Amino acid sequence: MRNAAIRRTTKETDVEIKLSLDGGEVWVSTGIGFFDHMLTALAFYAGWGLELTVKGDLEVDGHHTVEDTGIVLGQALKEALGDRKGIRRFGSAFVPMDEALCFTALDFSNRPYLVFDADMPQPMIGDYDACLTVEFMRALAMNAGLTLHQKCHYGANAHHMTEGLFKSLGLAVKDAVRVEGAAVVSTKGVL
Ligand SMILES: [Mn+2]
Repeated sequence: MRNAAIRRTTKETDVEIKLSLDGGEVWVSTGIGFFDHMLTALAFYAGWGLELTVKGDLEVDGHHTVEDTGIVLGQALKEALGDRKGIRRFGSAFVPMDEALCFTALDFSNRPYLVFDADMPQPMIGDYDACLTVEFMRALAMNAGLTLHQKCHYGANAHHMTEGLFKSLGLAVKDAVRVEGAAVVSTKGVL
């Protein structure tokens, strides 16, 4: 089983994650309802087992909670992948969600990079600030060693658009971490 367990505590947040790339229970609690909804969708479409508890300084706002969750989830993903031997490495997916169309392309290259193009038409989704999605994706990409591109081609509802981004991320990750051989997929021989 490819898995990782990490706990990270700062003055702003306490994040505890158990991640399995090869399935299991999904249980998420961050204190932000819509963020729980997104992380549950991500885990489901990625085929992960994920136990995630976050206690953040929500009396400030959701920023530290969302960003730090991205950091620790990225660290867990990196650890669970190990030497990345035999994984497909690349993945991509389009996901439509009602009027919105979202796309993710990614490469577990060990070269962190984020390109994110999704302007949200409403600032808030429940008690989740719509501008936090790019913060989560950046933290995830930087800490997982992931080249991540995301684009929302069009949409009118920030809930649909954000959900399309998380679901397409999950589907792309599921493809990219699939073990297909024994060798590292790189002309350099190492990732
Ligand atoms: Mn939804």
